[in-house]
Amino acid sequence: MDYRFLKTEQPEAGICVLTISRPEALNALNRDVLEELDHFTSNFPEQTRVLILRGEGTKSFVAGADIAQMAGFGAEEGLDFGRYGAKVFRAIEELPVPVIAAVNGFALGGGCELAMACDIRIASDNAKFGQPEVKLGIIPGFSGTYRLAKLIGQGYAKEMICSARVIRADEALRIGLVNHVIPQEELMDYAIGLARDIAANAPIAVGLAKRCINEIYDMDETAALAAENEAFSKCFATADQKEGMQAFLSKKKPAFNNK
Ligand code: CO8
Repeated sequence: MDYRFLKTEQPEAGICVLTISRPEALNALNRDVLEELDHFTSNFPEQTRVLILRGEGTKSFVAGADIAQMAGFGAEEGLDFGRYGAKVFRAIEELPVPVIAAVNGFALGGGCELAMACDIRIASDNAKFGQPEVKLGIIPGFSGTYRLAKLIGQGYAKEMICSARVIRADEALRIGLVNHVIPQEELMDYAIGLARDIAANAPIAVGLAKRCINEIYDMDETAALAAENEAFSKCFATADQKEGMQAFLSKKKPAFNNK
């Protein structure tokens, strides 16, 4: 598939940067953009160890779902669009590698929801976050009511969603919506540095750790610890576990093979 709204780059081995590029609409998500994201996740580049997701330019990450496209929707079309967006975001969440959202500006509505489907959020100092849907007569429909409450707690999630207030990056940092706030011009260097640290580690262990954190979050403690134990034991069946531990004992740098 030739992408019209997505660009991919590989700044270093194992690191893929995916840019949503629809600057004329501040990278808003219409059906076509979602279809391209769907295609990208279904054909995820095999050698990628970390994905960095950002929006084109320095003004906006993603300014939401496309309001012009949704304006004429009835309930059926709303259901279909919401389901499709949620499916695509889930596929991002379930990618086998960590996904870093480099939030380089507005992350509103579906843009904030997209950032939340990523594993790690880093914001530029000009980034702004919000769920302004109720101003448009709708609610967050790409899993925002679920993920926002999970990330920052029900109290702040209800405040953000019901007030439609837009918050600055420093406030997003304070309430735990993002991990770091970085000057805009340094954002990508920071994201790539973090991606480099992740990519240097044993890929199977990193993937299992991500999956484990995703899967056990909603389990009770007994089931969660059993699931972690199972994932832990799988690591010992990998060559990379032998490599990592032998390298430590021989005071060498490990050479992981994803095996
Ligand atoms: N959809 C479509 N077009 C958009 C969007 C959007 N979400 N955001 C911006 N644009 C367009 C503008 O219409 C404008 O186009 P044009 O130049 O042709 O007039 C262009 O981008 C530039 O935008 P502005 O001129 O408005 O730029 P400003 O710097 O003045 O303002 C803002 C920037 C504050 C980001 C402003 O554009 C804005 O408020 N945008 C809308 C933000 C918003 O409300 N987002 C939430 C959308 S709803 C949503 O995401 C729901 C997700 C779940 C869907 C479930 C479906 C069932």
